[in-house]
Amino acid sequence: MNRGRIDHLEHAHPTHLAGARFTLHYGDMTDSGGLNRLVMTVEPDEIYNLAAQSQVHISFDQPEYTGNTDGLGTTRLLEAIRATGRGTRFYQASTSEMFGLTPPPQNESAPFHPRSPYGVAKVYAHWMTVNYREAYGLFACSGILFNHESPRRGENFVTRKVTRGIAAILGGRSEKLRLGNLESKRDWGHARDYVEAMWMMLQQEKPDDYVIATGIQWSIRQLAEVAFSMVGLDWQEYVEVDKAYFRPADVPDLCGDPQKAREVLGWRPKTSFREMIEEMLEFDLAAAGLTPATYLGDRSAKAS
Ligand code: F7E
Repeated sequence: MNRGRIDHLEHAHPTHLAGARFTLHYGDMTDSGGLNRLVMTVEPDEIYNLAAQSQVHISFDQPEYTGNTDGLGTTRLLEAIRATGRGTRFYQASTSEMFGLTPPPQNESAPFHPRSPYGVAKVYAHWMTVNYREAYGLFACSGILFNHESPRRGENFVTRKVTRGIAAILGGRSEKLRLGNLESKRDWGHARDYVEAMWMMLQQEKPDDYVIATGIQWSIRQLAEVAFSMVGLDWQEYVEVDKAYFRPADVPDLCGDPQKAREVLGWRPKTSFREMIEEMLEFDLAAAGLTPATYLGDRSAKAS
């Protein structure tokens, strides 16, 4: 069980609650019995369904598993909530991958055209969330989040791969960084800001769906250029294109329109793309045993 990101927080076994800040329960999105029992026992006010096989490339190799966890798993949770009748509020992690080939700017009424088993499974889960809201009156919201990153991002996703790759090059552990499609474009925001939007959705009077994005787009090539130049390197000397990282079908052009979230939730992203990449570089340089200030300068001095 991967608990590396929560082990520093005080938590407890359900039978031993004293002094704990939260209680950790185990569950599996493919196990309806366990999910039902959990929702019955805990009677949560809110559920945020972030559970998924979330790697787009891997979903081509594991289409059935991805459909089961990301698609049917959502239905299992919705059913568990419906069965209790306790009015638990539900957040579904929908994704810009659902838009796929639909050109930007993508807002809540843009059509879905997913390009991977992951995207297809998420479209199913999205519509099940809408359906349980309309059919049974569940307080169920879908946040259609565009890519969101932080130093906690998994190492296979492209932003983290780039910042870790730069740290490996500077630390002398690697000479090159191999990437796939440099032409695709993404709208990247900071996970911290996006999590706030998820919470805001569940505090509204009425459940609804919202696009969460910055409205600013960068290509993978630009990401490499910005990140390498932050540490004084020319990306073209280090990045090599490797066909192994290309997907059978990619999503070429994403840029979200967050107007509804701005107007209804009062949400705005607080962290810029450059600030986010710098924060990730700072983390990865330190993790590689390097002194971030040597390469990035003093961030606090820059900010003033
Ligand atoms: O790829 C291209 C790749 O894997 C972004 C997930 O959280 O966000 C994420 O999905 C782009 C693609 O994220 C490499 O072809 C080039 O066009 O960082 P990514 P993603 O596929 O956009 C959405 C919102 C989700 O919902 C997903 O769960 O970058 N790319 N070279 C590469 N991508 C990777 N991973 N590795 C490369 O070497």
